Amino acid sequence: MMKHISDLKVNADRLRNAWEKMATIGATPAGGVHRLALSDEDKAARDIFVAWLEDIHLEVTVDDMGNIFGKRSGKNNTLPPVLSGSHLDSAPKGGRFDGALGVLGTLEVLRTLTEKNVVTERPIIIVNWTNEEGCRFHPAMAGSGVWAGRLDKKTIYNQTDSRGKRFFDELKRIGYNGAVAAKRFPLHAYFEYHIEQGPVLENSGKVIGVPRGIVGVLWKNVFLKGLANHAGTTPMQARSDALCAAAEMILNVNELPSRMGRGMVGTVGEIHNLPNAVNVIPDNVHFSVDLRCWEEDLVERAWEKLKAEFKEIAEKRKCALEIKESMNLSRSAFSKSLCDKIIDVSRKLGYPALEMVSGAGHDAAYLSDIAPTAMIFAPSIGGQSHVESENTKWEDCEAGTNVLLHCVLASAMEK
Ligand code: HGY
Ligand code: MN
Ligand code: MN
Repeated sequence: MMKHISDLKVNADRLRNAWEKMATIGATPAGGVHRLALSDEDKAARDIFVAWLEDIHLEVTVDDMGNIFGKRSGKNNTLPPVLSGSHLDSAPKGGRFDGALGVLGTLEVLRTLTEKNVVTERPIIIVNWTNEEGCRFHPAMAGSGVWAGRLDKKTIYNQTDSRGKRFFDELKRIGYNGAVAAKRFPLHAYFEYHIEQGPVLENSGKVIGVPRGIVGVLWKNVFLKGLANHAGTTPMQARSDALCAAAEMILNVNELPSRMGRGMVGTVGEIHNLPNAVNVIPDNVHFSVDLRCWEEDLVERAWEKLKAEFKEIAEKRKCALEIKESMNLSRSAFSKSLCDKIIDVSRKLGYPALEMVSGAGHDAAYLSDIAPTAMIFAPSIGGQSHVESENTKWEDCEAGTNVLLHCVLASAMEK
């Protein structure tokens, strides 16, 4: 029996081996991973993940959104389980920790409980959510969003990537269009372990981040239709240049947060320009807008301002404007009691903890509507993420996984 919770620890070497193996899948020369949702690399990651679940005799289920669950029985399997996990897909040329640390941290927790023959009251389920990043197929968190009943499966199935490949065809192609319907089931609690992906935790000098929730996130797609013509023969005043209209709009997105304040951020990360030829005036441009703020009404107000400015610019530049929304996630608040549990466990294990807010979106956003939910953050070196240089000190990975172990265990022991 444990005299002190630090008597039960994860096996850091085994965690690191699993993480290093996973980091070889989609590995890029500069030390990141390129593992887009439903790609061959995502399939390879899923295949090895399922094999690892089977190694410790978990009951594996894949649903029709490709979400992968592994169930470890408890004494009383009629009780709602404790769920923990994250995602294995990455941003383009992304980092080795984003998502993978949470999935493999949970795997290490289950490996440790199995190795130590710990019998919990409740079942524990590990999960890998499909398409958390939303870079290849908008929106982000699609797997957890459909499972939670917040996103429409058929709409997601028909989403296409920049090469016109359909979500559903790709899901089928990699063999992860599971037999059971992606449908929420009762949960006792949800934990997600993740890197912070920003500078706050590292700057605080603390080891464990405890976000009280996730900011509101709004994704819009802006389509501009101008007039293609010859770059050499068309006088400047006779042009409807869609790329110039987009350029003006994009600078507004960048400048808006300083007007709105309250820590708002605005990004245009994706742009498609046609015909994209050196001597043709562009007539067809599509770009993305990502707005985020903890004060979610500010996001809506900011978008209304931007939309009005976009209309003016489109008119001035004689371009047709169409706008489509691809994600509208209101701010999600995590469970105070679970956050307190994380802080208490961190203290007992001797890890300083910092209460904060998550600027990054996570599957936990959808889970927080369904069950008591909380996240455990590990510091990101230099606050970098979604880049190949994303990095976290190994001792911090070990610390966070030990906190996850004792939070999941304590929850799973509750009658
Ligand atoms: O966009 C996000 O914040 C997350 O990394 N998908
Ligand atoms: Mn992530
Ligand atoms: Mn990410």
